[in-house]
Amino acid sequence: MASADLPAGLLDALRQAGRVVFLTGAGVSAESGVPTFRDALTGLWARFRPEELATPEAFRRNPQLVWDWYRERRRQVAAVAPNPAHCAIATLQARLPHTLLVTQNVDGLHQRAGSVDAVEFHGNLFTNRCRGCGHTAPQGDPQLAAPPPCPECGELMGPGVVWFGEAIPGEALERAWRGASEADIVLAIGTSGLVTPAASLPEVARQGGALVVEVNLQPTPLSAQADFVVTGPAAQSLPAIVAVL
Ligand code: BV8
Ligand code: ZN
Repeated sequence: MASADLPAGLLDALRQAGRVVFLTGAGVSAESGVPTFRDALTGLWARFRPEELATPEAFRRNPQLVWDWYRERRRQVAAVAPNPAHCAIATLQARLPHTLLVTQNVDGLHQRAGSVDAVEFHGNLFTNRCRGCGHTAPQGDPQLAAPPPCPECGELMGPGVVWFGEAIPGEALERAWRGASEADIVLAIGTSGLVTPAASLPEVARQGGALVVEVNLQPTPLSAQADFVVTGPAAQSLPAIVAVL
């Protein structure tokens, strides 16, 4: 995308913004080859819906099946690299005076691209967490064949992600909502705006007086709230912004 295709006024808004919040979804990792959440259920997983695998009930019902799905996703993510969208966000974070990155992604690619202190709103793939006592631990062997027993309470440990029906970790929620309410501009990048409460973040920012930018391939429920819409692949549009900012 050429910078000439960027919406008029966006660059000035970014230059004048004191506090910038990035909210990213699976679309930012799509160009690294990480399937978005809905695409992730292909092949042998195609017969499941995300809500049938990414829930505490699914893990209680069939821990091995759920574990196998996360083991496959850990393998997929370990085999890919951050893409220009992740790198552009890390560059903007280094250049702009005050930024906060809130990601719904669990793949750790923002951190591998150089972003620091990201708010992992939905946890991450590379830790394990016990739903019995809350004990968390690094994932250890990413290809461990079965869910390990919790060293504290003996229950089977699952991946350190936030499943549907689980609360967002308190610190992540607090940092994200505080950042949004103080923001001058929020960029919602590669998110369908379908999953709550993450999808409410742009509205929290807007109510605090922030401008809203949406970067996506297509319209979403967030588009109506956006002051600026950048349509196209994030791995092209974000580097185009970096090139002229
Ligand atoms: C909570 C970690 C309360 C796991 C994820 C009805 C019944 C039951 C529950 C609910 C219900 N209605 C609403 C709910 C609440 C529920 C929810 O929102 N459900 C949805 C399905 C409607 N939310 C929750 O349960 C949350 N918790 O509410 O707790 C509570 C309070 C107190 C005490 C107890 C409980 C927890 C939600 C977290 C779920 N975990 N991930 C894992 O990864 O395995 S969410 C998961 O799906 C991803 O993290 C992602 O954020 C989300 C969406 O996935 P995708 O569709 O892949 O990604 P995204 O939406 O970002 O879409 C991709 C976008 O990118 C698209 O717009 C596409 O156009 C765009 N794109 C693609 N390529 C590109 C691009 N854009 C730019 N460039 C490109 N190249
Ligand atoms: Zn435990």
